[in-house]
Amino acid sequence: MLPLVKIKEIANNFQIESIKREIAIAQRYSARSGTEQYIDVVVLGQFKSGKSSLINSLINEDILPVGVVPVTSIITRLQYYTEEKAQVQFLDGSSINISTKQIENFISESKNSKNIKRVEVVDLFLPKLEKFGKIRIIDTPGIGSFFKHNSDVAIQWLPEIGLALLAISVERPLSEDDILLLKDVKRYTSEIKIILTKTDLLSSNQLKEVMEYIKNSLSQAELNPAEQDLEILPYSTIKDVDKNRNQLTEKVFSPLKENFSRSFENIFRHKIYSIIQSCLSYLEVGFKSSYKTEKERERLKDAVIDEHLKFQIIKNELDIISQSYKDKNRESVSSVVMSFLKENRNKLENDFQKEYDSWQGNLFKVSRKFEQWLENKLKEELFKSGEKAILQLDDYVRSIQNHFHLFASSFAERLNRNVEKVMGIKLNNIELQAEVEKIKQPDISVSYSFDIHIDLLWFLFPMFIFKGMFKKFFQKKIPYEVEKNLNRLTSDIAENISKVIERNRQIVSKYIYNELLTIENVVKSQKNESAKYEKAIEEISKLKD
Ligand SMILES: Nc1nc2c(ncn2[C@@H]2O[C@H](COP(=O)(O)OP(=O)(O)OP(=O)(O)O)[C@@H](O)[C@H]2O)c(=O)[nH]1
Ligand SMILES: [Mg+2]
Repeated sequence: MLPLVKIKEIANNFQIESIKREIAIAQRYSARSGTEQYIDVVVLGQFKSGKSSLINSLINEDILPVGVVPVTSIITRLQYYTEEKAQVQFLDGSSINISTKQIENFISESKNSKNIKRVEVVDLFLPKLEKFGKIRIIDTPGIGSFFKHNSDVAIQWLPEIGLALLAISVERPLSEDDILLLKDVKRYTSEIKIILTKTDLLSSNQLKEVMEYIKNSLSQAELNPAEQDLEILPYSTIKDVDKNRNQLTEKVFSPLKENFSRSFENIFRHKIYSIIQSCLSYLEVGFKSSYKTEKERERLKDAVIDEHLKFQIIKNELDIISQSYKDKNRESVSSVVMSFLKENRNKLENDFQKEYDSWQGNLFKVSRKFEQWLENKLKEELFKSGEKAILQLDDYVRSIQNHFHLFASSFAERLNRNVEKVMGIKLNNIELQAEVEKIKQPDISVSYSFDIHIDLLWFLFPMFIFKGMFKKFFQKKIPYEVEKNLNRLTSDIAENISKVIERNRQIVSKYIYNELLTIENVVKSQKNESAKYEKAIEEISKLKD
C-alpha cells in the first residue's frame, strides 16, 4: 500500500493542507494487516430504523439491545472469535473485558446516557460468526446521534467503512438525512446497499410503491439511477425471516467473503482514488503558477482569492451568522417549550388532587413526600415535554446547520469558479461533510429545585387540623415550580443548540481556512519549481492505475 506514502510526502512538500486528514484516515485503513485485516460492514441509518434488530436477525440471536426509543449510543463491532466475550474500549485508551450479557450497560442510551462512561467502541466476539470470516459487522447509533457524543471520534471513524448497509424503515422512506449520509458515505466506499426494513408493515403492493419511490428519489438526488450500484434489499425481522436472511447473506456477505482480499483492496483503492484526484488538481494549479513571474503570481492569487474569499472577511461573516442565531435562540426555544406550560400544570395539579389525601404523617413528612412527589412528577413530565420540544425544534436546528453548510459550499463553489476562470483548472476539493446533529435532551434532574421551608416548624401544625390548609399551600406551589423548571429546560435546550451552532461555526471556519491555505501555498509556488511540480504530477498520476 505504498501509494499513500507517496501522496503524503507530496501533500507535505507542497503544503496541501486540505487533504491531509483524508490521508491519515486512509493510512489507518491500509495499516490493517494479517489478523487485523477486517472488512467492516457498517449498518447505518436513522434512529429506530431497525439497525440493531437487523443484525440480531442476521446472526439469529438477540444480542444487541433494541427498543422503541433511541437505543444504541455507541459503535458496536461484532466479529468471529473462538470464545464468546466482549471488550469495552474507552476514549482514554483503556479497555475492560465484560460478558456479552453486560454490553447493554455500555452501548445503550438509557444505561450509558450521553456516554457518561466515556466509551469509544465495544467489540463483541462470537464463535457463531465463523461463517462471516474476517467480516466485522458494525452497529451504529442512529444518525443524528451518530455525531453526538464525540463527534471527532465518530467522524474520524466513518471513513473506515468498508461496505455500508443503509437501513431505511418503510415507516420513513428516504429522508433528507439519508440522502446527506449517502453522499458522505459514497466518498469512502463504492460498496453501498440499501436495506428497506420492517417490510412486514406493508402489503406487497405498498412495498412496491415504496421501492419505486426510493428509486426515484435516489436518481433525483443523483445517487445512481435505481438499476445500478445501489441495490435495495427488503428485510423484515418478523416475516419470511429465513428468506430475508439468506438473501442478505447471498447478496452481501458471501461475495465479500469469497473475494476477501480483492474486496479489501478495492475498498482501499476507492478511498485513495478521491484523494489522488484532489491532490492532482492542486498540483496542477501549482504547476501553472510556477511558470509565472512573481508579479503575475501575486495577481493570480488576488484573482483566485478575491475580495469575497479573504479569510478575515469570511470569519467575520461566520461570526455574524452564529451570533444572530445565538441571539434569537432562547426566544425560539422558549416559544416551543412554554407551549407545554398549561398542559404540564394541569397534569400536575390533577395528579396532586388525586394523591395528596393519601399522604400520612406530620407536616415535615408530608412536605418531604410532596417534594419527592413533585420532583418525580416534574422529571417525568418535563422529560416528555423536552422530548416533544426537541422534536419540534429539529427543523429549526436543521435549518441552522443547512445555513452553515450552504455557506461552506458557496465558498467552495466560488473558489472553484475562480480557480477555473483564472487557471483553467477544475479543482477537486473535498466537500465539507454535512453533519446532522441532533439536540440533546437536557438532564432534568439537575433542573429541579424547591423553595419550601416552613416544614421545619412541623410541630406547630397538627395535621388533622391543618391538612386541608396545607393542601392549598402545596397546590399553589405547583404552577410556580412548573414554570420555573420549564424556564430551566428552555435555558438548557437553548444552550445545547448554542453548542451545536458554535461547533458548526468552528468546523466551517477550519475547513475554509485549510482550503485557502492550500490554494495560497500552491499558487505562490516558485518559478524554479515547475520541474518539481511536473514530477509530482507524474508520480501521482501513475498511482491512479
Ligand atoms: N414490525 C417490525 N418492527 C421492527 C422490525 N425491525 C425492528 N423493528 C422495531 O423497530 C424498533 C427499533 O428497532 P431497533 O433495532 O432498536 O432500531 P435501531 O435502528 O437499532 O435504533 P437506534 O439504535 O435507537 O438507532 C423496535 O421497536 C423494533 O422492534 C421489523 O422488521 N418489523
Ligand atoms: Mg440500535
